[in-house]
Amino acid sequence: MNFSKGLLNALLLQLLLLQISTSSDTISFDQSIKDGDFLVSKNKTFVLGFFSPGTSSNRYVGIWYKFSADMVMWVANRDNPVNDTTGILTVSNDGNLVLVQNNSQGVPLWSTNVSVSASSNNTIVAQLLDSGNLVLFQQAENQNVLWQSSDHPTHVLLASMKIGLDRKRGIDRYITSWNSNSDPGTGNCSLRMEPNGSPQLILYKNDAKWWRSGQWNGIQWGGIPAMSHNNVFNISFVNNQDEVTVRWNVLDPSIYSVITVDGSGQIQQLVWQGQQQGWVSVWSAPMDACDSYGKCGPYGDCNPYTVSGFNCTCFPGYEPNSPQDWDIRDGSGGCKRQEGSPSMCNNGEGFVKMENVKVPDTSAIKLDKSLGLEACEKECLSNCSCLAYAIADIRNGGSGCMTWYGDLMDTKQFTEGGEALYIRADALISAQHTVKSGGGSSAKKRRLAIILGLSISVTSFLIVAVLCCFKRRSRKGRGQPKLLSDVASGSRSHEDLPNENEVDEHRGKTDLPFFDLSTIVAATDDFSSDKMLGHGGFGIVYKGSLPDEQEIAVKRLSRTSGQGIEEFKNEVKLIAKLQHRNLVRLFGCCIDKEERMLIYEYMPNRSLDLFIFDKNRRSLLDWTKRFQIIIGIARGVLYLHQDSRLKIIHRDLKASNVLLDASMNPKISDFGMARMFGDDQIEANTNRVVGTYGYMSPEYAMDGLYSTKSDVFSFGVLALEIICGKKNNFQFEDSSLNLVGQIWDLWLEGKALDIVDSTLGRSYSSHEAMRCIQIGLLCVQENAIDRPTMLDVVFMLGNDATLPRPKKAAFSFKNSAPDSSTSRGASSVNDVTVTVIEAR
Ligand SMILES: *[C@@H]1O[C@H](CO)[C@@H](O)[C@H](O)[C@H]1NC(C)=O
Ligand SMILES: *[C@@H]1O[C@H](CO)[C@@H](O)[C@H](O)[C@H]1NC(C)=O
Ligand SMILES: *[C@@H]1O[C@H](CO)[C@@H](O)[C@H](O)[C@H]1NC(C)=O
Ligand SMILES: *[C@@H]1O[C@H](CO)[C@@H](O)[C@H](O)[C@H]1NC(C)=O
Ligand SMILES: *[C@@H]1O[C@H](CO)[C@@H](O)[C@H](O)[C@H]1NC(C)=O
Ligand SMILES: *[C@@H]1O[C@H](CO)[C@@H](O)[C@H](O)[C@H]1NC(C)=O
Ligand SMILES: *[C@@H]1O[C@H](CO)[C@@H](O)[C@H](O)[C@H]1NC(C)=O
Ligand SMILES: *[C@@H]1O[C@H](CO)[C@@H](O)[C@H](O)[C@H]1NC(C)=O
Ligand SMILES: CC(=O)N[C@H]1CO[C@H](CO)[C@@H](O)[C@@H]1O
Repeated sequence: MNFSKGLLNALLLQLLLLQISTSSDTISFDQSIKDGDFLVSKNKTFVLGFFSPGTSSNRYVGIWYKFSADMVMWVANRDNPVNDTTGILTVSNDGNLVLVQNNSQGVPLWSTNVSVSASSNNTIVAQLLDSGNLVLFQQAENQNVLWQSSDHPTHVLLASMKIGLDRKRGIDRYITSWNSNSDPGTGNCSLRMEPNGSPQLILYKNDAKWWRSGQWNGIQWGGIPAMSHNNVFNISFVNNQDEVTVRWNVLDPSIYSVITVDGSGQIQQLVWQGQQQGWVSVWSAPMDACDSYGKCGPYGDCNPYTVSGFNCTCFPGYEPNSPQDWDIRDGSGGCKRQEGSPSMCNNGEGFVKMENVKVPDTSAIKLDKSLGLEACEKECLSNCSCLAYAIADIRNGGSGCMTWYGDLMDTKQFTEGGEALYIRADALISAQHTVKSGGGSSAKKRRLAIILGLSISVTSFLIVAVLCCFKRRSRKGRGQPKLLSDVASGSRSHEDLPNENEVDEHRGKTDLPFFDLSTIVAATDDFSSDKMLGHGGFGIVYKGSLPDEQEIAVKRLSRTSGQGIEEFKNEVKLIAKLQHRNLVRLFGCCIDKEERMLIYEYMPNRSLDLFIFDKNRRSLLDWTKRFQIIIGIARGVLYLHQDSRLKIIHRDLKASNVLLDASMNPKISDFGMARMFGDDQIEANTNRVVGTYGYMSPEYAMDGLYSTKSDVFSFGVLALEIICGKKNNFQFEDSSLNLVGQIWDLWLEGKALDIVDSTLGRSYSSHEAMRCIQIGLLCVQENAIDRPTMLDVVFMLGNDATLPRPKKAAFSFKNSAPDSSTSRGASSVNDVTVTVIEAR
């Protein structure tokens, strides 16, 4: 009996082998294939069979391209290997495709899960198609597909296969990495469709979001601009009540291309390049630091193209949650609303547009497909919990309104492509930024009307400033819409900023002239001493004129910066992008062996110190001029602190670094020097203090701590010097002998005006002068925390609101001068940038 059964089996096997050898692509009811047999698709593209991955001896059933047997595209029993070569894949009695071990009575190692009516179980067939799809269907009834491998992809997405949700059948298709090269078991990384909100692909690693495609914007994934340049695939995205899916189609059938996810959390698009090269990656993600989900935390924007290497900035109106972490280049803690910023609920708030971004995670947004851009703005404005909005579908002028209510997570900055995001911002912040909304100037007038409509109360302190400047500027006859955006810092606008495109320029084209040494030698009469304009800590400055009569100032840098030439060039290019009417324009640079020179625009009236500290020329600056100079400097510093994406702390703000153009407008020079020569900008603490006595804040001079508040301190000193026409001097412990100390004493006695420059006579507004002195004193308060920001300063200068009472000014270092080298430096070169406190 036993024997005859064995014989029968053997006969059956012979029959099967015969079938296989003719390259069958099907397993019919009651048939099977055993380890060593294969199914081959009709035109011989795909093969199904048993395989052992890597160094493993376990057996798995898989599907692969016939020409590339060592890269499996699908695995049936990925989590349940066959531990010997007795595996059998068969269509069982109940109509399911099952994998069993021969003679094993146990449960199948793997099985499909379909229910078939008893009468029709003999019509079931499994077939391997030329697309690589293994389908189980009923032959009789219109090839009714019961199950298919493409609904259950493993780690690879083949062309034309969908990823995403089949809402009708409740199937969620996603791909998951292998555990290792030798273990195709379900790994820790998976790429899934997130159907909520506006759909996006999300790559998970250990259940946490790892990378995000950005939302589908009607044409492509917003976070993968590079994918639009792909001429291998086209992408079909479907989102209706039946499904949310995407699939890639190969445009040329002779190209084989797949998408994979691996255990390190990398997805790749591979293209077959023939037996020699095999599968070659044409695109992968995550690609850069900013692709890693939440790199800059909530309300943070991640820019991979910074030169400093720190990629995070906070959204307009937000500040780091943990400045300490940001100092050590960890932005993942994200940002929060700026301390003490006004309410954004029916309080004149507006929106700031961020361009070319991967918009924040859209899984928890509200999506209203019927609204356009303007209606979307209204929608968001009308709900005080709405923090941002953006357009979902960018086709045909844009439609679909996405509004965010929670943490704005995972925003990335692109140089091109991406989408526009509109961030809710309070009246002040939104006024500072040019809002290029679809409504153009009418939208801005509307915003102005809202601002005007608000009652002047304590909270509208800032708005008074806005109006104040508005009037001031409109007298100059400039266009209204621009004015509002100009308020805080003069001619600030997006055109002034180095946008990401420009920042990226160091990688390719450049418009920054590099001057030949010979040109500069000719322009300066070989650095003739006649041409010397002055010297500072960073080198000697010469006047020069180019062959086309253009006058220039050449700063010949006195020591190497510690930067490599390429770094130096990049830095120069970045700094040359900073443009503000209160900053000196950098034309370019000259690099020749050890020589490094910076070429600036020439300022006919040289520097401020030559006026305010000169007993004759002092009188040339009347009160109005001085007030304008103070405001101009404040705006220039504000631009460095806030508006330029580089965030520059000047560190050496002083009268001799403020140059004057032909109309006596102030222009800050040597900005960016701190950046070029500074110790690591991210470090708030440096062993080497660079600065000038008299202008250094105590925490900087004593402890080497610098921040924007150290610049505020220097600004305060400078403002007081301009008002008094006297130089501050910190050499003396006795407060009566330095300017700030004297002013502080007089202020306490209510006689501060006594120290206003006598050459002004009675020609000045005592009210304005008093305010300026008070603002100056606020800036030189001993504790950095008490000092206003530059933004506060600009506003305080621009309006009449009540000022806080200044606390004690810092007019002498608490300790005596740190060591002898310091005092020597102080006595010999009084107003030259000095380096004190050497590294330990
Ligand atoms: C293989 O697995 C079966 C159960 O699935 C077990 O009974 C058998 O002992 C295993 N064989 C080896 C060689 O590990
Ligand atoms: C199952 O095992 C028996 C003996 O153990 C062998 O004779 C038979 O050929 C096997 N069947 C298949 C389909 O491999
Ligand atoms: C098979 O499908 C049935 C319902 O169709 C379900 O209850 C069962 O859990 C499924 N089994 C497996 C192993 O998926
Ligand atoms: C499938 O059909 C066979 C006859 O071809 C029958 O003997 C068997 O019981 C059926 N199995 C099921 C699960 O209905
Ligand atoms: C086989 O069929 C697939 C799918 O229809 C097609 O992409 C491929 O080019 C064909 N291959 C050959 C060799 O004909
Ligand atoms: C996958 O995740 C589990 C649990 O989170 C962990 O124990 C395991 O080490 C991870 N495996 C890999 C390959 O990272
Ligand atoms: C993509 O290509 C396929 C095949 O060439 C075509 O049928 C389909 O319409 C295309 N889809 C899109 C969105 O272009
Ligand atoms: C604002 O939007 C949130 C989130 O959609 C909603 O829960 C809340 O009710 C809305 N508030 C108002 C006043 O409409
Ligand atoms: C601190 C940090 O993560 N910096 C990254 C900023 O982005 C660039 C480009 O991806 C990375 O190279 C830096 O490591």
